[in-house]
Amino acid sequence: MASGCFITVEGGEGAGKTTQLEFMREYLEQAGCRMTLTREPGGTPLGEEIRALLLGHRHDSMALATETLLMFAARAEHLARVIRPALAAGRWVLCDRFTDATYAYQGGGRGLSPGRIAILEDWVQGGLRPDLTLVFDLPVAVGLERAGQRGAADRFEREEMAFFERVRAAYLDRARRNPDRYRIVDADRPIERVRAEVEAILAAWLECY
Ligand code: T5A
Repeated sequence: MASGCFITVEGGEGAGKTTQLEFMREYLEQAGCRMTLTREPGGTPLGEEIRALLLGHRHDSMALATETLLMFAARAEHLARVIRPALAAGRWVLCDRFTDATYAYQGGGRGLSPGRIAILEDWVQGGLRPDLTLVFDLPVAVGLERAGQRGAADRFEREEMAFFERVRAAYLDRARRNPDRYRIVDADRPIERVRAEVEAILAAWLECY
């Protein structure tokens, strides 16, 4: 059976990823793709427990190495239990955040060197990389306001503005360096307009896939 396609969705806080992922799933299912929708950190029972450690406030001053290794521990489990089996069965995997988030948050935001992250990426993922990555881009203040309306701030959402500016810059830098894989979506628009652009990207992708 042909291997499926691996699509990831990235961006800062409150960029509208979760909202658009449901539309993307619908659109791709209607196009005949069998979909697996998942997220990081998380996506497995063990990964969701790690997510609670990472986003909760029980360990607010977690060391950067601990934070990064926990992200990759959850990812290793996610790859073994969900992503690789789904792709091998010919399913399309739609994932809310993946390793680009580590480059953006632990790398850009916290200052961990991209070289260190690349070592873990190679170890945990081997040669597996997403086929397509959508980066939802919007001003930091707009995203934080949207995220703030949703409930109490998690451990990352309590960071200062400058942290999120660095995260945004890191995403944009990665996306601009590799336009074959990344599409930057202007997320500072009404939901329906963002949806229309995302669907146009998916239509073009399906045509040449
Ligand atoms: N992390 C993750 C790392 O540091 N390293 C890593 O390796 C990984 C994988 C995960 C956190 O972990 C960090 C990054 C994150 O801080 P999360 O909850 O998965 O946390 O990510 P968040 O970005 O915090 O998720 P959010 O739910 O805040 O953002 P979304 O999913 O982008 O936004 P969404 O769709 O939930 O929308 C937020 C609100 O805005 C509204 C929605 O209705 C909702 O109320 N909205 C819009 N409003 C106006 N216009 C639009 N276009 C809108 N789109 C959505």
